[in-house]
Amino acid sequence: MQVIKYVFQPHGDERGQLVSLEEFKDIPFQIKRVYFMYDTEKNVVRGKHAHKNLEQILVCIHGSCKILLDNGHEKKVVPLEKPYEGLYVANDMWREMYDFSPDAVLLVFASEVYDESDYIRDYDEFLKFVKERKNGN
Ligand code: T46
Repeated sequence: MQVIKYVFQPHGDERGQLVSLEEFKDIPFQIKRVYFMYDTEKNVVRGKHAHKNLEQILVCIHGSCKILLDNGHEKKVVPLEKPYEGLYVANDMWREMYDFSPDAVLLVFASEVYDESDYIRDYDEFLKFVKERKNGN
């Protein structure tokens, strides 16, 4: 499984760091929504779903967390602990976010507005979706 982690270029000077992200340049799609999560309780696992169409970039802008990516065949755990790193998560990837530090802020850039009908929340349904995509259905 190919993990795509972007390393954004901070504009650093003696005052500190600034990261700027533009759609189609630093983020590989039009940004239609931005959301973030914080105050995540210890031992919480978020996500546990895939999407039919949504593409996202996840940036842990403060603290740290781990992302489990599962394409239905292979799983990988990606730590996010730098505010200048962005993890690309394709639609057809089961994702789980866990091991949040108490100060973690996970910022997400999304290619679509919120749409509950785009979620695949059942793992068996996800495996079926991946198989059908592979067979061109
Ligand atoms: C994803 C991972 C990385 C909204 O009303 N609008 C929104 O844009 C979002 C993202 C959520 N919500 C509502 C829906 C639920 O009542 O906020 C509540 C929590 O959402 P959810 O349980 O889906 O959150 P996570 O952390 O499990 O998943 C989220 C995204 O939903 C999902 O697309 O890929 O972060």
